Parts: sequence; C-alpha cells; structure tokens
Amino acid sequence: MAKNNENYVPLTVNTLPERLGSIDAIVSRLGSDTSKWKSSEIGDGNLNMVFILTSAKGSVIVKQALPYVRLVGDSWPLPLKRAFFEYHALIRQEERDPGSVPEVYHFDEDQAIIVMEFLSPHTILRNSLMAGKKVTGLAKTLGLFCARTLFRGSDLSMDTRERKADVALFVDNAELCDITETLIFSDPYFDAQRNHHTPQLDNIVAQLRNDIDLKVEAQHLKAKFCNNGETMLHGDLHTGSVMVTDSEAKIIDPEFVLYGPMGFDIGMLLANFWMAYFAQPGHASAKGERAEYQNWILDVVEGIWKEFLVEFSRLWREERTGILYEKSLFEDQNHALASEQALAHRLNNIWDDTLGFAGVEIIRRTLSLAHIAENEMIADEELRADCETRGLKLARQLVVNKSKMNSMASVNDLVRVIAFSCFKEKNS
Ligand code: SR1
Ligand code: MG
Repeated sequence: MAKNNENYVPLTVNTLPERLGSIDAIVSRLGSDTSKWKSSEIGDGNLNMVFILTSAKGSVIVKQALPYVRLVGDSWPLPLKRAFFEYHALIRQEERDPGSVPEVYHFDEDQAIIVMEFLSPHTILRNSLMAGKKVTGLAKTLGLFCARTLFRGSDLSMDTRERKADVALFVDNAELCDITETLIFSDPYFDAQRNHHTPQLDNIVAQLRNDIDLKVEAQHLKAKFCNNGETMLHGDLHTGSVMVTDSEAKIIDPEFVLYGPMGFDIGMLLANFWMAYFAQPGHASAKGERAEYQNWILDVVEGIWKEFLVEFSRLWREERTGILYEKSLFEDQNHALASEQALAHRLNNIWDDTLGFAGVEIIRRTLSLAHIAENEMIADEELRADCETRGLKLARQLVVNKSKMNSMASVNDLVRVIAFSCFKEKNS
C-alpha cells in the first residue's frame, strides 16, 4: 500500500545536488562531488517534473510527481502515490519483458521520486514520427512488450495469491484511472468543460456527439475498462511513452498502471500510429513527400499486431501456468486442439477490444483535454482539421464496426481509403 507523503518537498534544479547527494545509487554513477553535478528540467509530459542530473562520470533521470496535474496546474490536485505505482509497474515490466524499460536505480516513496537510467541518444517516438524517422525493429519490440506484459501479468500466468495481491496493490491507483475514465470515455461525448477542438471540426464533433451507436459502444468499452481486470496494463501506452534510437525502443511512464482489459494498451498504441499517419501531410516539406513513410507507419501497425499474436500464442502454449485454462484440463487430457480453440477465442476478444479502444483514443485526442503534438503542431488550422477529420472517420468505424473487421491489413486498407476519400471531399 502507498504511504502518505508528509515530508514531501518538490525538487528544483538548484536543490537537486543537495537533496540527492547522499544517495548511493546516484553517487556511484555521478561521483560524490556534488559541486560538479549539473541538472536541468526536461519534463514535457502532462503530469510530472523530470530532471537530467549529470556529471563528467555519467547521467541519471530523476522523475518526481507533483501534487497536481502539471498540464492544468494546482486547480487539479493529483496524489503523489502515482510514483509508487509507476515504480511497481516498472519493476514488473522489467521482470516480464527484460530490457524493455529503463533501469530503476532508486525509489523514494516519501518524495515521490524515481531515479532511473538516462536513455541516450533516445528521443520520444512521437517526435521521431513527426520528423519522419524510421526505427528498425520497432514493431517487434512493441509487439513483444505487449504480449509479454499482458500475458505474464494475467491469470494465464500468475498463481491466485500473487495475482490477487497485485490487483489489490494497483487498485489504489484510482485517481489516474479516473482521469482515463473521464478524459477518454466520457468527456469527448458531451460538451465537457475541459474539452477543446479545432474550430473547423464543429460539424463533425456535433455529429459524433449525436451518434447514438457510437456513444453506446464507447460506454460498453468504458464498462470493459472499469470491470474487466484481465491483466496489469501500462495504462498510457501512446507514442509519447516510447523512447527510441534508430534501432532501439524502450517503454517509459507506466504511472497509469491498472488491472484492465488486454486490448487497452495495444489499442491505445495503434491509435497513436494511425493518428501519426494521418498527420504526416502537416509535417511534410513537400506534397507527397511522406507517402513512403506513411506506408512504413502502417507496416509497423501490422508488425506490432503480428508480433503480439505470435508471442502471445507461444506464451499460451509454453507458459500457461496460471489460474485459467489449466493444462490439466486441456493438453493433459489429450485436448491440445481445444486449447488452440480457447486461444483463438481469447485472441478474438482482444482483437475486438483493441480496435474499440483505438477508436476511443483517437476521439479523445481530438475532442478532449490532452491532444497529440502531431496535430497540435500543425499551425494551418484547415490542414490540422483535415488530418483530425480523417482520424475521427477511422475512429467511428473502429468503435462501431469493429466486429466486422477481421485483419490488420484490412483495417490499414480502410485507413488508406479514408485518407484518399477525405482528400477527394476537400477537393470536390
Ligand atoms: C490530465 S493527464 C492527460 C493525459 O496525459 C497522460 O499522458 C494521459 O494520457 C492522460 O490521459
Ligand atoms: Mg506519461
């Protein structure tokens, strides 16, 4: 259980050396002469302070939670205990998919501080998608991360005592769940106070808010998010939660960790690739310049899903040691085929949920509070609205017609058709 943080004091660039100068995990990496340490604040996320602390010997990242939402200010208080949940998520993710997350060097619960590996020369994947840069092996890393963390954090893998203890541990991350429940599943569907959208979207926004099928499906998805605690999720797995070089990817920032439905993380991730795809014309220096890059983005989407399926299926066959679908009921009864049938059913459920959660993620990133930089940085409002409209058209299809879609290739075909038909609409 997370503690109260009675002695909490926010760090500043000036107080970092004095406050952290006696922590062995830092001193062993930076040296003990704190007068030689340099620090800067680099946080550009919505919630926390993030510092780089450097000396001639090395560097570390120091992440500290603030008692409020940084994006909004102290009018929106948020508990410091999210650092506790992030720390516990990071160590589980490292166990379940070694090497996928930054190494944690030190955790201070009172001060809500996590000291961890400085990933260099990594950048945020969202920025690299805007710059048109490819990352070798990206689909594999992300697909494996999803398969391994979702499978190994679930009752397909864990025993009943360990699983219940983890559910109990993370259930207290309620305020961050509340953010997701509100910003993703409720606010976009009415004129909520924190919403904003590009003015040219007024008509399509009104249509979406009057779309009963969409609203009902979005609420079914919210019910799954709240009620279906299948596995330990990252909880905020968008392209701002991935750091990359040209050949490596690491997953960061799991403070929204919760027990939830398997399709949520993959759905959010794919949604962010599809939005990056639609936003490319806003970042190209010449018309059509990003066409080949857009194809690469869709290849990554297909690759993530393929890697996920292959690895999840392997884990099902080789590591199914948990509470559910026991081998004693299947393989040991000479019913290996029945086990494959059960696997196919589970994967079908994850597929439907993935598409649905992808749809609501696109809608909220366009209508609700926290938009994506790919769209926000397009200064030309007409062009931005055009990119966002394409995303919304896809999103509506994903949420309402997900059960009619049966392969990632066909979803990507739909993405291309929507891109093309929106251009035609604009030009006609
Ligand atoms: C108030 S926090 C807004 C968003 O930022 C985080 O990264 C999550 O995506 C959250 O929904
Ligand atoms: Mg984050």
